[in-house]
Amino acid sequence: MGVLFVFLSVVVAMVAASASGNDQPDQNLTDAHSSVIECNQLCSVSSLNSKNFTAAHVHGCQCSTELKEMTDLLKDVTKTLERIHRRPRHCKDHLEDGDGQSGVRVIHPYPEQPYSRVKTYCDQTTDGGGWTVIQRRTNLTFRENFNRTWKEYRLGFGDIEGEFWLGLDAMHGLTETSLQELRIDLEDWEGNHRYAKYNLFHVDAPETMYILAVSGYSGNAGDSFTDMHSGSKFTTIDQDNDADGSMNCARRHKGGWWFYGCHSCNLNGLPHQGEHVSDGDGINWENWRGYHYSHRRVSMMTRPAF
Ligand SMILES: [Ca+2]
Repeated sequence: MGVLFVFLSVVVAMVAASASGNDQPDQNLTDAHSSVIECNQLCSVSSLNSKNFTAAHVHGCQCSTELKEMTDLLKDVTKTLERIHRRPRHCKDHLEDGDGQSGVRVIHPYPEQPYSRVKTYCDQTTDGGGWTVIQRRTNLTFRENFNRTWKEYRLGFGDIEGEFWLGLDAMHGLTETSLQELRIDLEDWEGNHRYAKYNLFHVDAPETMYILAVSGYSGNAGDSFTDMHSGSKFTTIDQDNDADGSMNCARRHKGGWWFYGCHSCNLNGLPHQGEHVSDGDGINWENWRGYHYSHRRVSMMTRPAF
């Protein structure tokens, strides 16, 4: 009982340290490494306490069958804590760590700010899973306003479980260090589904106005993204970076986007219900339903290509 109590004390202490956000290695482990302690002393039940138990584990002492079993359990706990501390950069990290459930998760998308946390939605079922959702429109009673400012598009907005935009800074962080692919899913008001997939997706740095690079289309929605938008800067109602010298495309088409002059898709447009007479200001995808049809649901998601 006493030995079991010690083991549980160690586990509780390690989990508590993890929950408190203490990212330093367990101080006991450091102490153990720096101390010269004999195994026979460590393994003595009369002297066994949480510190000696950890030290015995570190020194690889073969104390007893009971202690060996507990050491194996401790290794499992250590592995779990290491996984917690790995700070998944995106949803594919979550999947590879054994979390195959879709849902809201915390990721750390900024390579230079590894402690910065962002909540997003992980899709672990579509097309092999591992997808980090970066934008979603869906038909809810409350519709999110996507006709927003530069700052809002930079930082992100909306409800992660409903409609949202993850943010240009996070998209840049996610796509900065490894080749990413992009998947866009569309649903019309008749329940038909189509998708467009790209084997390269990159959002450049803020200084470039988040220039988009997208290429390598496959899917059944048609490619409405590459020709008009790849190479374009991002434009919002209060920051005109598009190629049309006479107007602001975001003001005209009612949402921030990588407009050229202006678009062949506008996934941040107004949530019209299907057909609309206004010109290209809905949730449009030209190569499927054209400029006068706004989709019921769309989503954009990215994952490492390899
Ligand atoms: Ca303009």
